[in-house]
Amino acid sequence: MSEQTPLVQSPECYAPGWSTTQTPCRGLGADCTVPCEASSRRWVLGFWSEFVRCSLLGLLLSVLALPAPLAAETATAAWLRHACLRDPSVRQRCDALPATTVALGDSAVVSTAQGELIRGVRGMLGRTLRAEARLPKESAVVLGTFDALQAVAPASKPPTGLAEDSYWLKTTTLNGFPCLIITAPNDRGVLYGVFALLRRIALGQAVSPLDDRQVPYAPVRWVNEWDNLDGTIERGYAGLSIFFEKDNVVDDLSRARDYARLLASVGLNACAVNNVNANPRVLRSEFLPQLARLAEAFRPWGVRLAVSVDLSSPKVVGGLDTFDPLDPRVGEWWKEKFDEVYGAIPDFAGVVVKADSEGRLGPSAYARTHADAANVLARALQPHGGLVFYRAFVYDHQLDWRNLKNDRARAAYDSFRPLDGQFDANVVVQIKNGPIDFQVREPASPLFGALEKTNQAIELQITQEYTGQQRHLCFLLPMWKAVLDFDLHAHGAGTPVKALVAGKTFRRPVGGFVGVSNVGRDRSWLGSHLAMANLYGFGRLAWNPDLTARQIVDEWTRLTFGRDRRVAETIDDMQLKSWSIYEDYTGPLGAGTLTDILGSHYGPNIESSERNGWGQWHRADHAGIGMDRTLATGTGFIGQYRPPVAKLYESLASCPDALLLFMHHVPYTYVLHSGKTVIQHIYDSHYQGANEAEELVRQWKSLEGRIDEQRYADVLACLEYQAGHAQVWRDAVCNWFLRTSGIPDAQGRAGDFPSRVQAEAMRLDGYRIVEVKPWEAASGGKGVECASATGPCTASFRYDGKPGWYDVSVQYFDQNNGTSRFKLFVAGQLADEWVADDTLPSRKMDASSSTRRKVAGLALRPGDEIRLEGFPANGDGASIDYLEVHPTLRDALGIPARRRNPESKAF
Ligand code: GCW
Repeated sequence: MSEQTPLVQSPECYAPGWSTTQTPCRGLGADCTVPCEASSRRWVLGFWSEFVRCSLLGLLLSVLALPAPLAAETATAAWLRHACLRDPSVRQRCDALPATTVALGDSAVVSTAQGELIRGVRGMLGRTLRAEARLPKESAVVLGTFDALQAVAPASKPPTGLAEDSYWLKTTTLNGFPCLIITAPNDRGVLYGVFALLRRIALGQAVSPLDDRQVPYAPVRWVNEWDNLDGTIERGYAGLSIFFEKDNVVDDLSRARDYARLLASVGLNACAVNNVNANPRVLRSEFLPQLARLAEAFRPWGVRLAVSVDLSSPKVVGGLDTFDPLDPRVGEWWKEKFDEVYGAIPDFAGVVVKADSEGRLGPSAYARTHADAANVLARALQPHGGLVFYRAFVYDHQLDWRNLKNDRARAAYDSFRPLDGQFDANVVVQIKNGPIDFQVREPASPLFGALEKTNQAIELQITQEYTGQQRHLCFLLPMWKAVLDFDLHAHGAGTPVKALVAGKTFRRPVGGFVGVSNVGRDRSWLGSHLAMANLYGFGRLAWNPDLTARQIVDEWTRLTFGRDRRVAETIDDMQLKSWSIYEDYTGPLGAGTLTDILGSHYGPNIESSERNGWGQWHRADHAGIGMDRTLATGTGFIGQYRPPVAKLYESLASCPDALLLFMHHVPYTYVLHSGKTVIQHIYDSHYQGANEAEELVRQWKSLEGRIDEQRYADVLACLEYQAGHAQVWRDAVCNWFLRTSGIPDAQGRAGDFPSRVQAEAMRLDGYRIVEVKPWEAASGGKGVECASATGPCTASFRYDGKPGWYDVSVQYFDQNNGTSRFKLFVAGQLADEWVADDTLPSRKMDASSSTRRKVAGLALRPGDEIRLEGFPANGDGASIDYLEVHPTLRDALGIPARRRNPESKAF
């Protein structure tokens, strides 16, 4: 990831009309082109021109039915663009909106709500509402809590018994004037109500009459950030931290404020800001004022600050000789510490704990239980209303792989089920959606169905660690929905995971949803425009998990890209199928993501899961694949589910294909419900997934001219990269299983690449042939790299096919330790040159650094020399895997399908 520091930002930078130079998939970093300190005059001009464009020009154009100019977009505004609405019927619907808005009471959050309303309406309708502090003698949008409303309008009848954060949008008469009230039991609810109204306006929905009561499904709607205090982010793919730098909280908290605003806009109410692999320093007294600054930045948006803590803090920070949770001195230390924390941050939300996991210290050091550890914190937080999120991600990463009964998937249940009922009321056990670790496909964790007397929350991963690291499109809502809607039969039929985590099934006082987000300094927050649908979707799902993935993505698309139907339909479709596409070309049938689990968790590395203690085994060998987790012959994991679910998974006859290899070990010739053998499924799904990844590029291209150029180009670059990398995945997985199983692909594709010229088979000058590890990471197991540090080196061959128009794809390794360069010559003529400056997650020639340059539309003649020149730099050896030559598609040449190609006659 790029580590540039962005220019100083303020919200004005993100006003409509500002362009960006962001380049996701080609190195991330700062991109606001104009520093804000120098830009206020331009911002004012920007605002007025936007105002005029929205109110006058836009209207004129829509009356004349002409397309409006596409404004340059800032990625930072995300779904809160509040772009000008031009459709006259939509604008007409908004005529009912009063010209005045009143914020009742003196709450900072309600005053934020008023500011947001004014900002949003101005952006979308070009009108600036008058801000009042008292009920005026005219129509108004009235904002205030139930109490504040009752104080000025005793006759108003807000609903009773609504949970915290709920809101009510109601058109009514106040003081004899028609008003729209946005009211709630607490001030955060008022803010959520305003965001809901703005969403309605943006989506063209009616704003009058209104009687809309919304209640959040669960009280816990948190995000966790895995930011380290030094500013790096564990599993973050969008640059450095917006919170920390060099072991301190950053001076400029404008991004933190903007982030809180985004979170609030989808109903998220707390943020744990530091890595669960926690640096104990976060609790040092001298650090607390810095945390207090962060809390202050979040507060106007109703987002409460939380931190991850290290269980050994009493020793490391407090200077005690123990952190034994049952030692009274330890209990006392935590009490004093949290008293101090609340002194600095009165609305502190609580703590997240990772203990006895992946090398973190925990209660096992003193032979104590997780309940002992959680409760000592809980008791110290309880007087202040704070919560402890104790993570169930506890497992032994030094398991003996030779023992076929060992199984990491069992770990969370085995550790926490016996403790059910022993946790204090303000402890929430935070459980990852699946029993392993955010793989592309896992069953719901059986632990959700096993805790009856313990609060729980589901942990979902927004940052795409195993699902393409924001370089691959992978919209995760369909996956999350599949887990949340899964019936665990925990209390008879009809107990889906969502009801369990929200505490509905066993009437728990608290529970809900935690998303690991890991936004960074990249202007687009997650390093990819389209990945933001996952953050948006997480918030919307946490608020209402009964919404469908389609509803959510459609909202997101229209808020982010506007109301053009073709744009919305195309992007919705791309997003909704993207998880399944990614699964198809990565991990089959529940076997795991098949990625490099010992390194980047990114490219394919099939054997990295095996023969080590990490327990992400798929146990593929020459005869078969899959983990036998049955009760009958396997690890017994399936027995952790309640009988109806266990029965479903235990039997091969009823186990769904999608999870077959998670639950069973079968031979490659085993026939799936689909009628295919396992091995043929592996070949077919990988070819299908890679083809569909190419199709995503074509779908996106159909939107050219309908989306602002910057975001169009950014996304196109991502999708083109993804299509190339999907092919790397396809080939690595198919080749590995072909060699290992010895069973050929019935369709003859695996291992056969007629249009491919391997680099090692070319005429090499200065390049040397190297064995790539793992072998499946390179075509033929080999590649070439420059033998000298400076080059240049050349690899060439003679083209001997038919004359015509061709696309040449160069598959090369873009290592992140240096910036090599390439030049491609055809018949002595320079056809393309480029710099290999991406920041892919590998310093080596492997499947994570393997990438593609496609040079389209080259006229080739038999005998032409195709020559690649490589210029290495700083350890990046300008390495190459192969070249592929494919006829250029007719449509890419702009040739109508049914007309003959005049060029072709000439050949
Ligand atoms: O998925 C794994 C990640 C670790 C992470 C851990 C966890 C923060 O690879 O980077 O550590 O899970 O969830 O604790």
